[in-house]
Amino acid sequence: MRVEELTREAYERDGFAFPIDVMTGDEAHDLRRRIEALESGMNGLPRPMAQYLRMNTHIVMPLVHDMITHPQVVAAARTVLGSDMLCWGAELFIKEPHTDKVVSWHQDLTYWGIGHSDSEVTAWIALSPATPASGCMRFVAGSHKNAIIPHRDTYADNNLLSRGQELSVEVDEEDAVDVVLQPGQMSLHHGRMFHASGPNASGDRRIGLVFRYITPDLVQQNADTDFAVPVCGEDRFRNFDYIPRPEGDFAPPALERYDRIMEIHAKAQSVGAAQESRVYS
Ligand SMILES: O=C(O)CCC(=O)C(=O)O
Repeated sequence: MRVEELTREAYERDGFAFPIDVMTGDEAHDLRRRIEALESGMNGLPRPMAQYLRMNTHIVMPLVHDMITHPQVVAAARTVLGSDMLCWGAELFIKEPHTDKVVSWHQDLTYWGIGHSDSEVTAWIALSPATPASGCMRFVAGSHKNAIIPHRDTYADNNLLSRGQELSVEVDEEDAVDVVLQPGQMSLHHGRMFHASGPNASGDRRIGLVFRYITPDLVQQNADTDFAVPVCGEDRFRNFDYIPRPEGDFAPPALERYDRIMEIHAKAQSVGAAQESRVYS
């Protein structure tokens, strides 16, 4: 669908919307190529590249920071959140070809410390085909109408989530829809949506570029401070410190900022956990 065809009513009913055309296949391909060039060209970084890609990528990569305000992506997110928005996180979910990495059934807002309200939406942009074979996401329509359900932490090695967390209730796979996206298409999902994804049996990487948009009234409850990027409208609350555009690809001040923010996030998101979060989601 085109962004103009997206309606708040449909999103509120289902808790998701897809496929939304936000850029051409060529633009998505170009973005992928630029990210992959950095991925293979940056040496001697303090942390493994996979960690920078997996979370808070916008703190160290200007091109990811710039994508936060991509007009079509913002227009779609605004349709569901309203005119005042910040971006709280940016991540890449990469599954290598023929690998067993999965994402277990979970609800995003469970551990983030920013509450369980309707004021967060995830924009997941496909940079390669997301299909059942490549391990696309699966959603359960209407499941965002549940409260946050208890999760158990598995810390499973093949799980891309911070604690390998999973819903403590069984999800009937028959109730789920496959979120099939072509490069340049996007899905939106609610922070309480039940969602998961399977392994990548295809011969290509499955790459999702993910932004977490919020309204500015949210507050980090598990730490004294939290961070975001202003996107549009007004922020009358200033509950988040603003993250600047990185000075360059993995520039030293951006790397320092990354470490500081990750330390605060790891603590805030480890509340109630048996281990400190490996990464977060
Ligand atoms: O990319 C995936 O397979 C899962 C992503 C996810 O859980 C999320 O964006 O909230």
